[in-house]
Amino acid sequence: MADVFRSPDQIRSAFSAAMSDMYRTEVPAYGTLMELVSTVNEETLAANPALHERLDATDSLSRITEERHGAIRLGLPRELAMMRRVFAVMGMFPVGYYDLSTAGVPVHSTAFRPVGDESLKRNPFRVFTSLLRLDLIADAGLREEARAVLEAREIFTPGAVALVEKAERDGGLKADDADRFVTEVLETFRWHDQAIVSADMYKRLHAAHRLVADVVSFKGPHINHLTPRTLDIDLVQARMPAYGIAPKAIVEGPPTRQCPILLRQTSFKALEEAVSFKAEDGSWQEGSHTARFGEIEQRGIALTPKGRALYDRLLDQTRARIVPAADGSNASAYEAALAEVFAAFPDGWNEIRKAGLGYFSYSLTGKKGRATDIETAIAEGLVQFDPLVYEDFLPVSAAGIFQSNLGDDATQEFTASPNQVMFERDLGASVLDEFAHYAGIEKASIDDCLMALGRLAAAE
Ligand code: OOG
Ligand code: NI
Repeated sequence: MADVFRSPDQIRSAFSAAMSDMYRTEVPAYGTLMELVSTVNEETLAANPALHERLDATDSLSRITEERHGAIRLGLPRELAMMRRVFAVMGMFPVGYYDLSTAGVPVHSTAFRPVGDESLKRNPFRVFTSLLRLDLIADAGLREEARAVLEAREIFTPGAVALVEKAERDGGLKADDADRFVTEVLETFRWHDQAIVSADMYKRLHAAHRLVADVVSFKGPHINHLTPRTLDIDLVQARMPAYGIAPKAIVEGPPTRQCPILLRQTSFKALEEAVSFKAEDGSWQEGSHTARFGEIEQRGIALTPKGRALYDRLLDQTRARIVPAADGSNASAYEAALAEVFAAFPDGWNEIRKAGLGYFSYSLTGKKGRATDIETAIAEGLVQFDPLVYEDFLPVSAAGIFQSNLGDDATQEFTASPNQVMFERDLGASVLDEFAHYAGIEKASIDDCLMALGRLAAAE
């Protein structure tokens, strides 16, 4: 039926695919990484029939090959507010607040992503979206110059804006409009090799912080990486050099475990790319800029606030002992310390569950029997549980990713100043609480099981 709205899930899938195609053309190493990840995923599944079976049973297998996240950095509140409306058309909503100022990066961020269980299974595409903290640029003159450059740019095409307004007014987009929407919105994420500032201004922005130069100097917020999801990040990391890709020194996040928790990530360094700057006389001057890189990730179980507190404590303990050096010189010592400290985190699904550290999805096994509470149902073999995937990000890991592709000399101190109130005001909405979201999915699965068991018992 031609007059039916495309679902936001369909629009998001189409957009994610279009973005991936564009980035593969722009950054060929991303294509290489995708091949490597897909080979490793196939091998991992072949070697782990149980993992294969559970991913299949929970409808999670099909999403993995198509799964990825990207990242952009915006310059102004109005860009962030409009980006929220653009993502809403694709069923992506802001979840979580990440303050990166503590890590010496003058941005704060959220992740736009689908939120319901069904939508996540259809396509979990996410975009880590940062807003530049102009207020953290110390030099007031430069700050105002940067603001003026940003004020003068328009990162969305008129077509994209019109279609967002139409979707909001009508409650959705029909097929033709949805296709046009994908094409128009993609423009915002495209790379531009002609800067909108002079070489001199670029140099001054760069001196303030590399990230400031990256955000302010260009026409739009080019996608700076796209990250496929792997089922074995250690294997991908180890094989990267053979594929001509040099990974960063360490994998961010928790250590290798039997039961993966949260998120482990690694990246390859940003490429140095040719750009040109506009001179006073209107001519173009050759230069270069490093911004775009590649990343891979392995996702594990979403942790409860209690589990997350334990994770944060153990990561702090590790880093109090040893800080990973950017040049990789102490990488194996760091990995050893991480593994040793994380021995305190239970490494069995049922232990994690019993200790209330992680979120699970419960389902019927098909075995007949009676139970009125979930623990009895599990003990009787009527109900099984699978880990819920962590769909979000980790601030310490994100800071490590930012740092590795900004260059090792980019470390800079800012006074920590989380400002979620300001961020939400600029966004024009509040960010969703990730924990409430996982807890809701878990509870719904328990309620479904108990209701079904009750019905079966009543029918006997
Ligand atoms: C975003 C870095 C954070 C992640 O996966 O943690 C991120 C950026 O560099 O703009 O993408
Ligand atoms: Ni990333």
